[in-house]
Amino acid sequence: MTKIPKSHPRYASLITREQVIEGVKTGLTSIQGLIAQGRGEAFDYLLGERTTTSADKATKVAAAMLLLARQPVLSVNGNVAALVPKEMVTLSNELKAPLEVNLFHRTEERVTKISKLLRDFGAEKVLGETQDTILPGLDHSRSKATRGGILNADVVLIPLEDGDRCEVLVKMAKKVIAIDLNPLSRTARMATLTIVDNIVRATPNLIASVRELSGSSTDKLQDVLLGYNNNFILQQAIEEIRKNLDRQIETPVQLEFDNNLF
Ligand code: PTJ
Repeated sequence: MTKIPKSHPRYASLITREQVIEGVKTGLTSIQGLIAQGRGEAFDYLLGERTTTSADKATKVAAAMLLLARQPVLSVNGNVAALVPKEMVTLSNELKAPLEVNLFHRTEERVTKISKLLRDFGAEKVLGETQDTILPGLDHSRSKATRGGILNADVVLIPLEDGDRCEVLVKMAKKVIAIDLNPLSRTARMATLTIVDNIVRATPNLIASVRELSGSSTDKLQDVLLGYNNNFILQQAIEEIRKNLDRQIETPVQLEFDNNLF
């Protein structure tokens, strides 16, 4: 891994990039995962590389939705495995929800490596190695699903997903929670609820919200869901991008000369 000095102004972003590169090198992440990360980085830059107020609210709603679920399942792909494997395992154990490895660029080798990694981090239930059914209407590997897993789930968390499986899951009357930095992506717009945030920030936040709300009554959890609207969440994310861009333009970076350098 390239050594990134902590003093670098964009340290967190560069470390995340290195983690995805390492994921490719160790065979967890697809080469296409690098491009996905690059797209994510661009949107994160526009958002100001921080968790916005609307993303924070969406995360609380997501926690309530997952706690109210009868059979929640958390989907894991190669980028998720490279970036937040430990956190996904913690979330899964907190919610008693299985993890299901589901890959777009599927190879059995990658599924095995990701499953092993999750088990090594203490995952109690990892599905996906023997996917025994397919979701209707999808012509690619992401259609594979597990009975007792994503097929029967009522709430599915899909970080960094492509739009068509999201659409199919919603059509199957499941509640679908996306984590996607691009508020304009098909996934973000199709999902029941979208957290527009970087998965490296969103997952620890989600764990904290689940811990905060667990033990709450059903009525209290339903109150958290009251009035949320995915379109409104996405509009707020776009508004936050716009305000961040305005701020950047209003306060241009100005450097003072340091005579000692000459
Ligand atoms: O491991 P596989 O084979 O299942 O492949 C996984 C990827 C992510 C490569 C595959 O699903 C893919 O190609 O995804 P897309 O269509 O590029 O979509 C990825 C979405 O995730 C884009 O909208 C990105 O903006 C977003 N994204 C990328 N990195 C992050 C992110 N969102 C949150 N956090 C990130 N770190």
